[in-house]
Amino acid sequence: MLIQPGKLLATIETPEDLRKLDASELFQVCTELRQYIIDTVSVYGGHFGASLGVVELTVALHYVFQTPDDLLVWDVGHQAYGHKILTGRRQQFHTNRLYGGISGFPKRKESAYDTFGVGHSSTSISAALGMAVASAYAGDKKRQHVAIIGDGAMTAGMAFEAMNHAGVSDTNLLIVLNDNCMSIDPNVGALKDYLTDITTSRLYNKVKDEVWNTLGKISKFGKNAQEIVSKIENAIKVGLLQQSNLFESLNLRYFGPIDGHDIDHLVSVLNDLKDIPGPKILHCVTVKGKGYGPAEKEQTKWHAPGLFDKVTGEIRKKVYDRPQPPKYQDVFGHTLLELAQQNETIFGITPAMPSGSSLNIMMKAMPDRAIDVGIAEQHAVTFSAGLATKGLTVFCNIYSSFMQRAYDQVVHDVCIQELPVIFCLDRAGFAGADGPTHHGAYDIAYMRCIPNMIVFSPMNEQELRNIMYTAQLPDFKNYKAAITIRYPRGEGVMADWKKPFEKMIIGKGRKIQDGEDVAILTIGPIGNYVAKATKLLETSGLKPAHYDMRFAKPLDEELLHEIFAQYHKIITIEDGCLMGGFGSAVLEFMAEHGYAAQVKRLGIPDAIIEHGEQLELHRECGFDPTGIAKAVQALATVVV
Ligand SMILES: Cc1ncc(C[n+]2csc(CCOP(=O)(O)OP(=O)(O)O)c2C)c(N)n1
Repeated sequence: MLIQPGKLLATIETPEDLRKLDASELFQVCTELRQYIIDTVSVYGGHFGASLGVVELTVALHYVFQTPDDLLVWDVGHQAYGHKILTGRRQQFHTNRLYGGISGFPKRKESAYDTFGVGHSSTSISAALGMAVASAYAGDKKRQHVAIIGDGAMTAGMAFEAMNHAGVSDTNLLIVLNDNCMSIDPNVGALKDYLTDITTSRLYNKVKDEVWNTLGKISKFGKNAQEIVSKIENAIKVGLLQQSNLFESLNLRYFGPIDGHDIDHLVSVLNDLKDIPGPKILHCVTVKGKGYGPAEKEQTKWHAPGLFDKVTGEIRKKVYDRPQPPKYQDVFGHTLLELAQQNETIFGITPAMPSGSSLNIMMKAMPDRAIDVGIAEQHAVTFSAGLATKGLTVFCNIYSSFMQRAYDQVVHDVCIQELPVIFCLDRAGFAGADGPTHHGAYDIAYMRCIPNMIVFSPMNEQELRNIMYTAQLPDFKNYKAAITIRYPRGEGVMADWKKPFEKMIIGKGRKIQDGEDVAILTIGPIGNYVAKATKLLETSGLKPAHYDMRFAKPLDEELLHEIFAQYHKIITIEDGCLMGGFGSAVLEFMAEHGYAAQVKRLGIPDAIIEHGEQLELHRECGFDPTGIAKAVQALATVVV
């Protein structure tokens, strides 16, 4: 289904076309761009509220700045749909996030207008500053470098590290703070309170109005702009004697707050800021989901709602005739609350993903013991470690790919200190439509090499419950180790998952089926493909054995000795990188014990795998049921 653009939007293939329009036409461009996003996302899915909230900003930025020579750096990038549509990708926009289609995030390979690849948050100021310093080094004083960052992304340490640096740099850097008071869930922390204060403070706004009145004259004064700017700054400073400004204290010229939906005002302000040299920040106040009622009202739900009826605002849900398995994240959320009700030492921590991780279930019931720390993975890990030093049982839930941010904290603050923090890594394996920035491809490899770290993946929801139960029992602390529990995005396999808890034995795998000739060793839910592969093999007469090893570390060595004694053809399967992963662990075991076997490892190769449905990506990497069956057939024919 082709989405029809409005009349003006249809004339815009690139920002060059946009810049040919009269400023008075921009309001209409915004209306049509917003409608185009609504029309497309309702049918094809994707992120939603964030892009609606920056429609005016997007149009104004491309109108005022000479993109792609001037550089726009979007933070996270989930809000860049308008940017994509205006920069040559309207015709492909219906393929957004689909296998083989365009990416849901800015991507350097995709367009010259995508100056920096994103997906993870809070990188924009650092990247834009790097570009600005490179421009200065090349003697290019005219080029503009603009980082567009949300108030959620601004909570991360990286954003502050970058501002700390930017404040002493003499670069053409403009930070546009898109303040909508929301992360995915409501934003948290003292910075949020500060931004609200600055936006609502009457004194501040009075000073600000004077500033803007003066600023409004800049364009007319041309060369005298510098002088006027210092007057503005003085005016701000007078106001700041009574109310200090965080950004000014970091040496960034602060402008705003202004209404981020007033396109005319935005254009005139950005035009003025172009003439002001040095690092500066423009604080824009916007509404997430702007222009689509349901999304403005329930902003978390409409962050990425899936397909919906744009007229009624009803989110389309699949209808089933029998109970369906729950999502792993919900099993985590409900189980944690259940355990916390019995064990009062339990705490739950999330860096800005209460809904995504389902920690919000515990947050609602026990707000004192379940904490959202903002987009701050590093802090989340060390904060958890601090709690653990005092004997608390901490479940720290971080998406696998976001955990990459906090690696040193895991090593230095948890494992070296023998602290039994329980890491729950959601979205392990292929994340799906979000693509390579979000794939949880590396965690088995990066966790299993750290001493004092146990690495486990449940094959089903019951195992997830049981390991959570086991890890919070007092005797788990005797291991003097942390544990990584990795599980994927999406639904599990058991509709009746809520069975009584059973204690698991750390480092013990299990045999699922006996077989002949070939043994398949799996870790995690990907093991559920083996039964399907076995079925596909029925006519061939091949029946592989199947072992669910459960732990990548410690390996169940007893079981491995049994397997290597019996089989000389072995396949390992993991929804993770092959290098250093579970299959590598099995190879290490084989080498150390002098076994000889043909081992075929299936998993994620040493390549960036793009976006698509999980099954499509498993197929691409050859470990979907058909790929597994083929691997069994190929190995079966090898003569050993
Ligand atoms: C390092 C990292 N942690 C978590 C996320 C998940 N995430 C995606 S968008 C988002 C909220 C961003 O909020 P904000 O910057 O205010 O943008 P908004 O969606 O409000 O426009 C979060 C937490 C991420 N992308 N990167």
